Amino acid sequence: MNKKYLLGICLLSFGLTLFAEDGSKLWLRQASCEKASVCCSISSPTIAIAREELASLWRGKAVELQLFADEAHRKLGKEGYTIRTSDEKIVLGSTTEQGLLYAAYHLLRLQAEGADCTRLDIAEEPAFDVRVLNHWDNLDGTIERGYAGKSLWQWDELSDTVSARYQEYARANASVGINGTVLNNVNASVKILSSEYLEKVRVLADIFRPYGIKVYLSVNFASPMQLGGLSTADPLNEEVAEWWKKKVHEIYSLIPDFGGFLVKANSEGQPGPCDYGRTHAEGANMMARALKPYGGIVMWRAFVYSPSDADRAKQAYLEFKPLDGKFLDNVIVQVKNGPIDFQPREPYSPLFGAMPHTPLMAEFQVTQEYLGHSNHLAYLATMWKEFYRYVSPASLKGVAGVANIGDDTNWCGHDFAQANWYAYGRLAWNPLLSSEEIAKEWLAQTFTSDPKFVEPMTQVMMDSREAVVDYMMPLGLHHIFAWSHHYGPEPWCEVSGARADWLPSYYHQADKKGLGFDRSRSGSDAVSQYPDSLAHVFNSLELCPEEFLLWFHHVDWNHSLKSGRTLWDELCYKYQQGVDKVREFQKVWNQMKPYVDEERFQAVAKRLDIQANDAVWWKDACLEYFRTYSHMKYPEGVEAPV
Ligand code: GCW
Repeated sequence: MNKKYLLGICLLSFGLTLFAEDGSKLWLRQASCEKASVCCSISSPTIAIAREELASLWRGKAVELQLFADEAHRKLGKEGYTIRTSDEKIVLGSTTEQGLLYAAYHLLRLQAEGADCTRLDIAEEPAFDVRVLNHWDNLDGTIERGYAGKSLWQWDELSDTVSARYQEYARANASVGINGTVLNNVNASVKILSSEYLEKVRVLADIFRPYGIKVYLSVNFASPMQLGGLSTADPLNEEVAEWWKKKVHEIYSLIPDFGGFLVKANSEGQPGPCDYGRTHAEGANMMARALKPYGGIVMWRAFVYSPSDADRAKQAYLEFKPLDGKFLDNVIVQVKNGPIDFQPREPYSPLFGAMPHTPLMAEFQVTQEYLGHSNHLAYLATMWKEFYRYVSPASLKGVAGVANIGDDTNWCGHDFAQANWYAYGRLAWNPLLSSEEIAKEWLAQTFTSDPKFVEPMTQVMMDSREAVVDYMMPLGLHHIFAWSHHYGPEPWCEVSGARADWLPSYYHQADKKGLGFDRSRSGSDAVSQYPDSLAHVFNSLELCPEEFLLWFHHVDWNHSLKSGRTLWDELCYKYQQGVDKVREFQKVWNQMKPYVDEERFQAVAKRLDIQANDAVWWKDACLEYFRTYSHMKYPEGVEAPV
């Protein structure tokens, strides 16, 4: 081949590599530079990572990594750190190597945001000890509620072949302070505890360890039967307890810092202690005893709702509150943020605050099962911050985020869904950060720190979740999703033989009088599960915040709301507002073209088109359906379906 031609091709592909943006780099996009001076007398795999990150990316004055044992550093805990500048150098200090790695990522984040790093005097410590991602990944590579391709974990290839993405995954998590990962779906296959799979898990744990990420597994309560061949999984049976002890011993012989188990029991068909007339506490404690000698924990989920007449929103509380104080100290009860199921908006679950003698952790859903999958731009930090308006972080031991990560090149499907992974980690470290500052940080690192981009896009992100609420289910409506896949609207859904509480009509309760679920004292009385001061507010039609109105009340179509409009008119306006907001997002994004590479620009634009169409679909479908009950007209300014 002609040499000139060959050179041309080389230059072209070099150029393409320079300018093509595949989104795979997440928020970690700083270009390598001249080796910075990094000084440290310790050597270990974790320190090697911190050194390498700084040496190749840090552009400022010399950095020293130093272990301290003084009171001030000890107070920051084993993951906390300080960053202090003097005239000659920047000292990163911690009592542990892990703290030093977190400090290194902090410093690099400041640089990426363009912050002034001349006079730093920072002391940080995480709000929670347990900051984990929950992967709902199945062993066959599919992901339950995953919208970004297949599972990252290549189980068939492990342990011989190790994907480079495992390390990238660990790095991304460490950079935002996530310190644990539950590798497999809570609807757990017993196979994960087989010796063959534990060996594969060991390989992942070895890769994640230097990044400070512990591996946990979801386990199936019936494992002693299905895997161990026992005739029962009764937690009070000695052979069963012995089986778990041996299994735990086997795990720790492979993975000495194994984190523990996550358990979904007696929920949606999963086996559990109640199958044997035992309580959740008896089941959890049996496992906790096996893990205790090794420092492992049990994260026991409170997502339960049996087919019964009780309002589904009340069930977790009814089942778990009486167990307060009955769990061993290495059990944490993991409670979804809301009492139903990750709806675009829910009041907080009343279990928070109701179990003062039991460590609790909050479970958030980062993957957008009920928020337009990876097609809709919905920045969720605002939703999680709303939860903290009611629940004090100090009352929690940890947080879990159901991951939105798959093997798509850009990890999360939608480029903006990466922001939810990022924000989940940042809020897990510090729930006092504002959604806005996290959005700004993420935008600056992921795209550009130019304020002409960051300012308008921060606004888009900040408005995005509320827009979804408006066009999907405003005013406290909930669970009117299409059957099973939960993507589009289906408030009319009927499935013969289905449980009542799996159908939208159970939740919206539309009739010719009005709309909404009456959970007031004269209805299901779910309000009484909240502390008195709040129960009083939620119970009153006048005082109830309008965003929760139809969650707690069945409201007449003609009832007048704060705006002076009737319920029907307000509902129409909210749906329209949701549609209008997405159209506005499209306009803003179109102006961002100069600041974004072509690939990501087009990808986001395409998804915004889908979102805009979906918003209209939601509005038309829901309003037309509810109109069959209200028999009212569309008010002025609300587009009637064409
Ligand atoms: O929201 C429901 C989901 C199920 C999920 C379940 C749970 C993993 O639709 O897919 O199962 O919650 O949280 O256990």
